[in-house]
Amino acid sequence: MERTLIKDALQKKENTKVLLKGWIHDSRDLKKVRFIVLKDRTGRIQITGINGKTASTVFDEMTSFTRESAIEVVGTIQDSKQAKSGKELLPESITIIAKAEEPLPVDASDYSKSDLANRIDNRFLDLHSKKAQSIFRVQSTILQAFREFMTKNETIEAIFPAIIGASSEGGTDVFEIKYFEKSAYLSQSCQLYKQMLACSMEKVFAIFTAWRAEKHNTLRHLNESRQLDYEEAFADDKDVMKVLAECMKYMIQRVLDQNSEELEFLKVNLKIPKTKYLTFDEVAKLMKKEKIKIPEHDLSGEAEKKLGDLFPDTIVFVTDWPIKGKPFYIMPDGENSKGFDAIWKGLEISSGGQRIHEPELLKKQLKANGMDPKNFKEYINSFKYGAPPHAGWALGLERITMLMLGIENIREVTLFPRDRDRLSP
Ligand code: AMO
Repeated sequence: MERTLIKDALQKKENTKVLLKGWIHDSRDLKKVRFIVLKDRTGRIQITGINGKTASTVFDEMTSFTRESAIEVVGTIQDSKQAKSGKELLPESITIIAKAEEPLPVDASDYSKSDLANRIDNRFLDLHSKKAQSIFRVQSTILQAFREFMTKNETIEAIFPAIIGASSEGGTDVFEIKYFEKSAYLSQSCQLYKQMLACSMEKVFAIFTAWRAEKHNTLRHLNESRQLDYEEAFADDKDVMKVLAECMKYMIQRVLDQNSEELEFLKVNLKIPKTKYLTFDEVAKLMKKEKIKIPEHDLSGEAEKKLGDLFPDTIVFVTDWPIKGKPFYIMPDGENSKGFDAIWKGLEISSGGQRIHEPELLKKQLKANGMDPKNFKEYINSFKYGAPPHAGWALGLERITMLMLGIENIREVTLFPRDRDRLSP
């Protein structure tokens, strides 16, 4: 017999015989009646054993299975007033496929009481839970929607190296690794590569893993995170901010369309955001009024949070950022720059801007940032041969997932997080 998925079994007429495969979510023994709730990737169904009616060998063993064990059940579909779905399965045979040992190291029930560290330690089992599955189904939709949006807009997908010879974002937050006789680094972003590609193929996107050796352990930082990158030629900061806003709206709409069940389970009221543009100077003034201190060239976490409170359900683009607060590749504009950050729900979700496409200016900015142009020879040279103005951005995948779902700790929306203390599983 072929396997039937639970969602299809629930549509079958009474007395249809089916074979189901899945995991034991729950079981109850009322002595004369025994229940098992079976789950697979498509839903849940109640298996009902009745003393005297169900074969005694099957009825007897119904209490012996442990939670989260994988089983195979053959039986007939019955209409049921008591069962939530209106249908239940009367079992003819139950076969164990893979037994779950007891006790389970983590609570995989719908409203798991296990703490997050324990759940991540046992991710393989935590992923049996509805909460973890809901989060990663939504994340999968976000990734698919990003690809869809970009592909519809004639943007090509690219894969870039993860090992690089020189820091791509500047600063000291870079993981050094041994590369044969030389030193190399884990990539902090695909910045320099996506620029080179945009200068020939015009519109490029990537889903890129970025490594940052930031020592602080916060609820919104990972040492390994995923970035949704975009870069476009013949474009400036304003052009690409529009693309970013449209892209976010598209991804959120996809989640609303595709994940209503998950959003309901996670009790999330997700809305399509509005957009607002403020210059860094305007934000600095606003913060002064609110008595929030900010560094000269940057926004503090507190300032980002305030922007979220002042402009709810809005992506706030903070534009004309002071050049001193932006990386070496951002185009200067007097004291300011063509760089921006995007803040949503009180957190930075993206940064980007127009890039420098002139070799001499690039050398000057590298030096101004304490970097040696010699280490960037190939990158600088790539702008000598018909490189047009170009701009782009990167969104943090885990950040947008946590904000969409109202989850506080970024680790919860990361399958296998890497932070200061965690390198496994
Ligand atoms: P930036 O460093 O601002 O820009 O990163 C872009 C976005 O990626 C996310 N992000 C992180 N998420 C979790 N943990 C981290 N440690 C972390 N670091 C970054 C954030 C952030 O807004 N090359 C530029 C982008 C560009 O200009 O195109 C860059 O990497 O959501």
